[in-house]
Amino acid sequence: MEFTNCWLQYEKISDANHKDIKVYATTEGNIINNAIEELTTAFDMLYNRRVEAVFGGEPKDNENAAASSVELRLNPELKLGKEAFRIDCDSGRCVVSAQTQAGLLYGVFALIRNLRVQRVYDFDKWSFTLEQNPSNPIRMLDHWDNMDGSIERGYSGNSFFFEKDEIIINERTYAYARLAASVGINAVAINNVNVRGMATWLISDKYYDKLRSLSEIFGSYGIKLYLSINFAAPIEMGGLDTSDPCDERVKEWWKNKAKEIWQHIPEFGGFLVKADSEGRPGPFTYGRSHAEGANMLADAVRPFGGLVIWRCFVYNCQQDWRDQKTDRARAGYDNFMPLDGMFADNVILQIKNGPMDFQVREPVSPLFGGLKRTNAMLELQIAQEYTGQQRHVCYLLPWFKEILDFKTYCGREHDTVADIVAGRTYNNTNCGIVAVANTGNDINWTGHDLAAANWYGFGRLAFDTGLSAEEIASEWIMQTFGYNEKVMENVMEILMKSWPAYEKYTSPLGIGWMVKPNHHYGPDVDGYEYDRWGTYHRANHKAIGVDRTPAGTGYTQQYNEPLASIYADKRTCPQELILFFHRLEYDYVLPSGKTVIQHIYDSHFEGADEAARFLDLWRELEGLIEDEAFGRVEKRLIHQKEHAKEWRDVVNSYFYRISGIEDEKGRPLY
Ligand code: GCW
Repeated sequence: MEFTNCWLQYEKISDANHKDIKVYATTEGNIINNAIEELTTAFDMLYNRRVEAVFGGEPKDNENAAASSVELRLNPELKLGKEAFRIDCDSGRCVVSAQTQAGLLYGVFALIRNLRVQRVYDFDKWSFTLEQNPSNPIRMLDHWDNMDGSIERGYSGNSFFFEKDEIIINERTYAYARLAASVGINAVAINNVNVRGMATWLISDKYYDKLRSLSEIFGSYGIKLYLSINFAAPIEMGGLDTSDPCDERVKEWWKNKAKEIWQHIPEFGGFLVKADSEGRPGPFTYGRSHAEGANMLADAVRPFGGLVIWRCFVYNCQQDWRDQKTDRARAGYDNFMPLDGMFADNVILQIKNGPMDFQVREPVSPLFGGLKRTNAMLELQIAQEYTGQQRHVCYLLPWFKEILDFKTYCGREHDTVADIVAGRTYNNTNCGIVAVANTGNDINWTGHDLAAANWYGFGRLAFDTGLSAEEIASEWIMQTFGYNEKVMENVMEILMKSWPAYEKYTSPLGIGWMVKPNHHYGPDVDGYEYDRWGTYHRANHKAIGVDRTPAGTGYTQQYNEPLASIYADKRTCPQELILFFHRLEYDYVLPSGKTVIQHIYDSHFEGADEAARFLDLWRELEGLIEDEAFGRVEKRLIHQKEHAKEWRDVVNSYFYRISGIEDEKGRPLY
């Protein structure tokens, strides 16, 4: 089996100093063993230095002066968070301390990362201190992997968790856990939230042994295993005639199930639930609320310290496109705000970043800033469903930063999305950030080699929301391709311009969608226009956009002031979202001074030109990047250039044809 090590391919920095390095560990344990193994690999590959592990001790005084060492000091008394670490390095003697083994592992990965990004030539001459507490309690990846091996919205091959209804455990499992842990991921749900067929039976005897092994492998990297469950499991596997959360038999069934699960998988994390959404079963069938549904499961898992992660992606997916009153954007808030304060403590609501569905640009969901007495988690998507499906490069970290920095005006001092999901706003600990994963069994894990920057970046950002998108990109480039100024410069430019470029040549001004139905790849302006999904732009010969002000669907009123007023007024609404909130005529003059139609034309031409430039920038790196990776990326950038042109011409021609307005600059429209 073949796969790359992504950002963990340790390149030689120097082999001038051959002295052995002693690694002292106060205790043994699975996580510590992995930490030591990581140090062994890293020192060998970076410096050609051998590591000798010494358990149960610390360096003796007379050893200090002579030997280089890394001491892994487990100290439960340490006044730091549970997963925090401290590194003190001084001239070849390095102490990593933490309260827990997981903290030590993060410390070790941070130590190695710093050796690499600072290009430390001689470890024995290096002074360095770093203390870090992860920003978010839960830093999670949700895999939408199906048990037949396919992946819903997967763009990098098949699942490495499942094949033919069986769980796979092999070298990739370890490699995956190691990569995830190296960026601080501490929770993973392995199966699709759409739980169908055999996936319902994951919580049964058939799979417990394998799941336990998986959970142990994950556990040795500080990661908890979660499973998506089927709300109708009591019917489908339990033989009951109902899954009503208020029915005693159903409660009993889940309680017994939870007991059984934790008996077999003692380190199990809990359930991820998609209920009453896109055809999945849920409490609505029985006239029950989502609080009743979630709390019933929460009761069942509570004795074992389990969590219920409950998704807020609940909306009417059977809408009549003629109906102008129903607004899908409102649905999350309308469904969940009335339940604020009613969810159990071990329930976390998992909220997509925007009110629709992972578009290239959306406003932040008003549930952040709305909910005040409910645990919340931010759900992002690094699987690029609507952002180029890992065939286009689209580095999403600048977008994630904007989302996290968004001020919700919830009336607290710490009021950004980052504050809320970190637990700073409401002083809670069951919260954090999750991303729909972008991995598969492709050789490079993510289909597009540059898409690994989103995996790396998501983890790094979840661990330290203070990092900038550029800092993360720069670390990633260096660790993935090795240090070279030209490589740094060109790949940085590609990454940092990729999300804005994608927005420009697809669907600017917050309009979103305009993709081919079902698979969501490529331009189709009216693709979702006459469909049941509630995602309309309603463009006609005069105007485009949905009026979401109080005069329209009233969605803007779900925001706190001053946001509600800012969004409701087209003169103050941020331009990049203006067609999300307003219906505007094509000759309306935007804050930029351009008309709507001219903006559409210009941005599509600009975006496609930028995509073409990515290919040029990449080609300048031929010979500086390992051949196979170079070739893989080049192929995708060639496709992106062509496909961006297609987007440009389809969208521009569509609006030219219906508006009849010429491009001021006289460029070809068809
Ligand atoms: O974005 C939509 C996807 C579905 C997905 C759903 C969800 C897992 O198109 O494929 O289903 O969101 O988030 O539940």
